[in-house]
Amino acid sequence: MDDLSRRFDEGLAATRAAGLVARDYFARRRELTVETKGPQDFVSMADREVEHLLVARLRALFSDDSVLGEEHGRQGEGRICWVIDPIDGTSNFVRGIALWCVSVGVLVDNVPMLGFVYDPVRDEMFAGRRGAGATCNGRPMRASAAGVDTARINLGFGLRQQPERFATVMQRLVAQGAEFSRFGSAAISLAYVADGRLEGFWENRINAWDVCAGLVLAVEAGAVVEDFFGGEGPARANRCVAAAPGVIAALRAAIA
Ligand code: LIP
Repeated sequence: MDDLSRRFDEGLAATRAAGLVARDYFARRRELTVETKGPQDFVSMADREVEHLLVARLRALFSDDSVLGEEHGRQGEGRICWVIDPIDGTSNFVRGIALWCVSVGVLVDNVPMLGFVYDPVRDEMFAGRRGAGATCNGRPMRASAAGVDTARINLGFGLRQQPERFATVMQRLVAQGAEFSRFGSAAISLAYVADGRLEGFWENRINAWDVCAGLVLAVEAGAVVEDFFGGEGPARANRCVAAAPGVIAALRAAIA
C-alpha cells in the first residue's frame, strides 16, 4: 500500500470518528459555552476537543507529517500536511442549524491530494483522492452539467470581505440568470458542488482549513477550480472559486 493510500484510509476513519464526537456535542449544544474569537467568529469546546482528537490520532499514526488546524495552528514541519477544520460551519453549529461538517485535507508540497468532508447529521462522507475520483458514501460524484440559467451558486461571506464587493458579485450573478445561496460552511458547499447539488462556490478571503478538503472533491468530480495554494502554502487567506464547467464563465464574470 502506498503512503497516500494508507493516509486515505486512516484519514477517512479519523474524520468519521471525529464527526461522531462532534455530533454528540451538537446534540448537547445548549450546555456548551460559546465564545467569540472576533465579530461573528464563534468557538466552543466542541471545536477545540474535536481538533485535539484528530491531531492526536493523526500525529500518532504519521509522526513525520505536519498539521494545520483552525483552533491550534501549525504543528510540525513535514511536507505532508493535514489541514483540519474540526467544525466547518461553527456559526450554524452553535445555533442548532444542522449544516456543518468535519473537514480534513492533506497537502503534499502544498498540493491538495486527499479530502474528507463528513456531515455526521446526515451521515454523508464525501471523500476524494487526487487522480482517483471523489465519492459520497462510496457513490462516485460528478459536478453538475447545468448552465447558468438553472444554476445555484453558493456565496461565502466573512467579515474579512468588503460588503460592497459581495453585493456586486451577487447582483452580477442574478443579472446573468443564476440563483444564489449562502450556507455558512465552505466545506459543505464544495462537497455539494462536487456532487452536482450546487453549481458553484465563491468566497473572497477564506482560510485553507475551510477549503482544502473540499477543493479535492470538486476537482475530482470535474468542477473547475482555481489554484488556492499556489506557491505560498496554506498560511494565507485566499480566494476560493469552484464551479461546474457550464457556469465557471458566469462566475468569473461576476467576481472579475
Ligand atoms: C467559516 C466558513 C464559512 C465562511 C467563513 C468561515 P468556520 O468557517 O466555512 O462558510 O464563510 O468565512 O471561515 O469558522 O465555521 O470553520
